[in-house]
Amino acid sequence: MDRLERVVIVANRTPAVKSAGGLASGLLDALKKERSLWFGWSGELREDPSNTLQQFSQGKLTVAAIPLSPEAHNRYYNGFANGVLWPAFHHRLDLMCFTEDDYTGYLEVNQHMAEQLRPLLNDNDIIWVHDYHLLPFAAMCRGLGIQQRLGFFLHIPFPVPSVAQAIPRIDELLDAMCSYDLLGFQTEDDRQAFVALCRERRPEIPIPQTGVYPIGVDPHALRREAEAKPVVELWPDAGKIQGIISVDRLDYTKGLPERFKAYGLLLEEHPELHGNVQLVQIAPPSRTDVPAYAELRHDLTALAGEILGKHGDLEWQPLVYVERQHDRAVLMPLYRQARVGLVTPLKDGMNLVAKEFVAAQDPDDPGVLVLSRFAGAACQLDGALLVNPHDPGEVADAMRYALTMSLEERRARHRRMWAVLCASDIDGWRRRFLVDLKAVRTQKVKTGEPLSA
Ligand code: ADQ
Repeated sequence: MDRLERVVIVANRTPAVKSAGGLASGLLDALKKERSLWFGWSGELREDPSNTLQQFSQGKLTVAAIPLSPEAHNRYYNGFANGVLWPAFHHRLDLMCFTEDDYTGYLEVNQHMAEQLRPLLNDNDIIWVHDYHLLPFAAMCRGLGIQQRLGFFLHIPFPVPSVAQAIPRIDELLDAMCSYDLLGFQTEDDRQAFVALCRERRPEIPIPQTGVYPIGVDPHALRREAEAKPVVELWPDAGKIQGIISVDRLDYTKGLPERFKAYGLLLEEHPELHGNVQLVQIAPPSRTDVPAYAELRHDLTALAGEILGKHGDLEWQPLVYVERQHDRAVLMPLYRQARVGLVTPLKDGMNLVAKEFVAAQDPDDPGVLVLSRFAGAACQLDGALLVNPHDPGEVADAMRYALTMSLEERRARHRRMWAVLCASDIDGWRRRFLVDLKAVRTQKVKTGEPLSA
């Protein structure tokens, strides 16, 4: 028996050999320093995926990755995870597209992943599973006799009960989620929505321990990256053009068409801004196999053309719309050059771009964050201008206010948000979750009450 404790991360994707951004970058640095294992899909599709586990090491972290067949991946990932759970958990029931076959595929991949993980486990491992792709993973593990502690963190919002009830097979999914020992959410609202749904629909099933763990960033490292010499200088004409920046995955939850409409309205209502302001939107396409994403891309291109045609002239482009992916080394100095960070998702678990924008700012001359009140980050970043992304007038007013805000107010708002970033950083997020997961078995309380109130 191996007596040393080891953290095992299970996520849809394993980090690539060289990886940046998202969940991977936040956790990776810490995991490389302690004995740990990261298990998930390699990103590779193979007609016959049996017996093809690949393993490699990054520091003390071992990465174990399996391929999937194109058919299994399509039903599990495109079909149920991104065709049902993603839209429904973001309150877009109109985009939900359920088939029995996709649901079966989702369960089969979860079962397959649990079977592949089992021989890699040691007795003293603690297993931390991530996100909506793996809601039933713990139930599969328990069915295989895996006894180790199993914690789960949901990166996206949990829907309110009136919406969640419309998800086909929701009761089975809730039962399976209750096989975890600890369930972590981004916000208290998400946690309460889950507990309320369980109490309403599955009163006989004991709810495991739950907690709120808002994911953070590494503010000091991000600030250092932002201070580096910019790879691109977007607004070099000091002060003449004020930059507004938005960076997202191209996703219907991120509120891009609504944002473009609000920006169009700002330009209409404030002709004095013409020639003096520019919105840069970076939005690489994602999940291109899911039909709703192709439609969104089409609509957005049309809206961008409309703004450019209506307001632009030969000397000034009001909008720069870029689909190409850029890494953090490019983005962080760009955030620092912008006067406004415009982050207006219609619904978002946390939204790390909002936190990265704040971290990148020069504290002596910071930019202003305009943030949707429906992003998890809005619960923490009280120095942002909070807006309803569905109301173009409100968003346009906030942009206008941000562009004219006094230096003193900008500094004060930034100071408050910087303090929040430091007090709840990515390392604290990881440590708090793991401390709670280690403690949970000994407590044996199964009430659904918050572990860390
Ligand atoms: P995402 O929906 O992918 O993640 P987000 O938090 O905005 O959303 O971004 C995650 C990471 O990807 C950030 O580090 C960000 O910088 C990077 N990223 C986003 N767009 C990018 C772009 N165009 N180019 C380069 N990098 C980009 C899910 C949930 C979120 C939650 C995160 C983490 O949907 O609500 O905040 O997980 O828990």
